[in-house]
Amino acid sequence: MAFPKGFVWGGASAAYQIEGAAAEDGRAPSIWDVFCEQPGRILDGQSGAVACDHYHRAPEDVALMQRCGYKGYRFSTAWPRILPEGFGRVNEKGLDFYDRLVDDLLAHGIEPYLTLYHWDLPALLQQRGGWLNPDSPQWFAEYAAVVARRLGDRVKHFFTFNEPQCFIGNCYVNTDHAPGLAYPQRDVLQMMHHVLLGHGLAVQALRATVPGAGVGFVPTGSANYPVAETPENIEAARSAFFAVHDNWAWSIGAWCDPVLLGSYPPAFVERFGSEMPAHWQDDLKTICQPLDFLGLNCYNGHPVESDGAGGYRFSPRKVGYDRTAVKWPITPKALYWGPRFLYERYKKPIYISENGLSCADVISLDGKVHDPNRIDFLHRYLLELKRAAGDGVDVRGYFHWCVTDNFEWNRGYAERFGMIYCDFETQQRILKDSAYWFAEVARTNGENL
Ligand code: GCO
Repeated sequence: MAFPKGFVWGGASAAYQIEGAAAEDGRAPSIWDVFCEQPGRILDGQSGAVACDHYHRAPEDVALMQRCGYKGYRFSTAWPRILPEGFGRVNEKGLDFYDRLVDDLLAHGIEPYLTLYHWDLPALLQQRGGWLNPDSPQWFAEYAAVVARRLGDRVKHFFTFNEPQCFIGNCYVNTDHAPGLAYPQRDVLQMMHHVLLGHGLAVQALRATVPGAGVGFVPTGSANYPVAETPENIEAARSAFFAVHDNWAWSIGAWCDPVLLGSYPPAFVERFGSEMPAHWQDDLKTICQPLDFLGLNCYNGHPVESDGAGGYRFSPRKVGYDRTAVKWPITPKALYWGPRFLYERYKKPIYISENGLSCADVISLDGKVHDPNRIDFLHRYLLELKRAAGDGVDVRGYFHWCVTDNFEWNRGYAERFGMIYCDFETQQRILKDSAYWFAEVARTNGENL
């Protein structure tokens, strides 16, 4: 059992969660800037206005990434920093920041992996209807082309969307995330289709601008796993993983099948066809562009067993099950079965584009940040990922979520997911114990696990 040669060990982040400088150098508001100003939306009324001040501290952060042993860094570009109105006028200063960041990464031997959309839609586009507007796919493709033209000579790995399940399912179905507006199901299905179409058009724009670029897509979902690894339970867990369920926006198959197989899952069409956009079939060819890899944001899953009649049922978690500081369950097997199920269905190389946990990290009396829970969590999960690699799953890399502690959406700054501690008052960074541990894992390519 071993990770493949050239496996990419790295960290991930997202523009709105770390950059700050929300109104600097021509950046316009995103839907998250607007959302954070609405009373009661964000814990303690916080926002990403300053966050980790990464916009001003990127050189320091890149040097710290190198000390974490990173060979890859997955970050997102902020659409409203680059195209303040969402399309048309380019804010060159916004692009200049990413220019400098990419050069700095490469100078430190760290490969940039660029996510185009990590939820920060320009507010002016939301005013035009956001993803409901039939022009939204073109808006996204134009943004992709602008980014690729400036950075594509040095950035060779792109992801189009981060977690559409979240930025559609959490924003227009339940309304915990920006813009926090509930829409009728028919409209949300239309938004989903526009996002998928935007993905396809953006892939075409990237291919036209950066020949030879690697392009992917980042779904997420509960990586359900067999409670015991019998053929029946494995089949049951696979069915549960791809099921089109009531909370359909969170179905991983509903998003990945159109992108990778060129069709919505039959169960999806059966259930929602009457409310899906007219002529949706006509767009499938554009949506299903050849991709080079698939990301997977994988944190946990649910134990599943066969119902004995060809179906599945969720098994109860054990009383007092292990959980993280944000109360998510700790389920290392998710990082075996999630990549395995995805690889078996879509036959694309897999990057774990996010995995990690929040811990109640503090600066101890010795001035260090001891995070044994994070080390244990990562050790257990990485052993499972290593097992998947050994069983033939084509895993290409692992990006820890997150590089530094940061703005955790509606949880504000209450959760610390970073491998690097961030004092949000002083902006001091401190490598946690897990950073040194991870550097050794990266150096030995996981041999020391
Ligand atoms: C997500 C997002 C990240 C989160 C992280 C912890 O997966 O929800 O990509 O932005 O901050 O997952 O919740």
